[in-house]
Amino acid sequence: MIIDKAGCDKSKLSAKRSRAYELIAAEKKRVENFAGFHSGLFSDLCKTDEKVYKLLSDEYERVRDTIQLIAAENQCSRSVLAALGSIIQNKTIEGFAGKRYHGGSGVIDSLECLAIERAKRVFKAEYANVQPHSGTQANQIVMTAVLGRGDVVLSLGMDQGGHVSHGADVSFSGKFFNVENYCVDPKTFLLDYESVRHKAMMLKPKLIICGCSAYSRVIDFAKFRQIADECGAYLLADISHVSGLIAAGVHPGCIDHAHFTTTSTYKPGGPRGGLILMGRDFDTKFALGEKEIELSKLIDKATFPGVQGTPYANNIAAKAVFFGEMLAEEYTERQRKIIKNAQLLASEMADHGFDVITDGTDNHMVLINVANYREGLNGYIAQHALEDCGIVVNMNKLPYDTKPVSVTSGIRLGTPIITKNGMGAEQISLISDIIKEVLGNVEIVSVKSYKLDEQVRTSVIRRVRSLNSGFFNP
Ligand code: DSN
Repeated sequence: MIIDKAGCDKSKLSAKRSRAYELIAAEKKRVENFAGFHSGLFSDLCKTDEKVYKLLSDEYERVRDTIQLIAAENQCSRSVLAALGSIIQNKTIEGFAGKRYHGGSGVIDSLECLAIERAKRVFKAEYANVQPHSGTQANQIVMTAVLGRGDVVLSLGMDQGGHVSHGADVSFSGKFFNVENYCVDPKTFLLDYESVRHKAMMLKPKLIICGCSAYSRVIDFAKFRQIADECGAYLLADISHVSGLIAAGVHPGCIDHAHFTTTSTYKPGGPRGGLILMGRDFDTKFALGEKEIELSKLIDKATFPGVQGTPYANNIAAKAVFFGEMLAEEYTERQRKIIKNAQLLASEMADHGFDVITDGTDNHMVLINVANYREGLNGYIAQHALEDCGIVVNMNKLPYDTKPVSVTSGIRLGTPIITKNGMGAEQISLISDIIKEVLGNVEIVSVKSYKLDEQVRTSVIRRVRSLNSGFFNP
């Protein structure tokens, strides 16, 4: 035995040390095996399916060479992409953590619990359900949970800025429920809470839905809850467009005002998918036949077996990663910049003579009536002419729009992606100049056809590429 000065047995110490080295080496090997399995995925794809590989690389180039201003899009991190494309995608599960119908669910149980715990922290919620495949599916789950066929729902019409899943005739929600709409004020285009209240008291809906796809001002969730309580309705807040802003505290919150909050997870910058959250009402009782059940348990049941089968395990893993990112200060800071950039864009566009709906924005989106800019111009022509030049936006119906949905009077612009990629005031000024140049020069032939001067087009494409090249950071 060799005793050192401190009185330790040296041979025991070195045995301990070599055991530690062995463990480190084993862990390294484990990580290498895991990473090795996932590396080279795209060279493998290229070998096995050249057509799909080519199309995916076309998409990479499209994003690289154009400016993304779709308000409903965002850009997830490489870590989220890694989780999406990982081996967990192969796991089949049904039910919830600890109560699955298939074996081998220990790892996904831990991932789902982690995603839930992080989502609850991000949104200061009492309950989180990370299984919905999408925002629409999250809405479907809530509606299936609390409504019976033919029950009355009150929501903002799709042509006023609402979402298709909030009761449009063409969606499940309009087919199975009796949907009535409230509107925005015809002059200001702002939500008119008195008229919402009036309709709610008259119709006594079982569910009121608030939350919008095309509304650029703050939503007063507290007022919606007051109205819901007065008429005895449940309140669903679909915050898909502003959930990142709410999480960061730069838009008023809704978790304790709404009985149910839903959001898609890609709009705030995560993976495709949906999320259902509940605040103080998570344990409010709901009469189910002879029994009473907590609202959150009702949502679990409506998720599975109610509406969905196996949830996407890879998306759940990616949601866990994303909710972790949302907790970081960098995420909060970015949400502030998204709003600042949208406000700059709105003011630049107004300075260029465009009709900005509600004269500005409080969130990430800017709605513009292009039909008021030039005789004959409409959303369809604006979207396509801009896309020809490398600016990607979407046409959008505006409140009280008389043009059909396939034409529209408006376009909707959003700043999440350009902000994520580091653009600020200087770039936004260039982007608004480019939009003005394209929409000012496009020659309108008919409702859906136009001509664009080739010189204008090539010069704009060159400027867009050069602008984007310093800010391409997918
Ligand atoms: N909600 C749609 C939009 O706002 O464009 C996409 O889900």
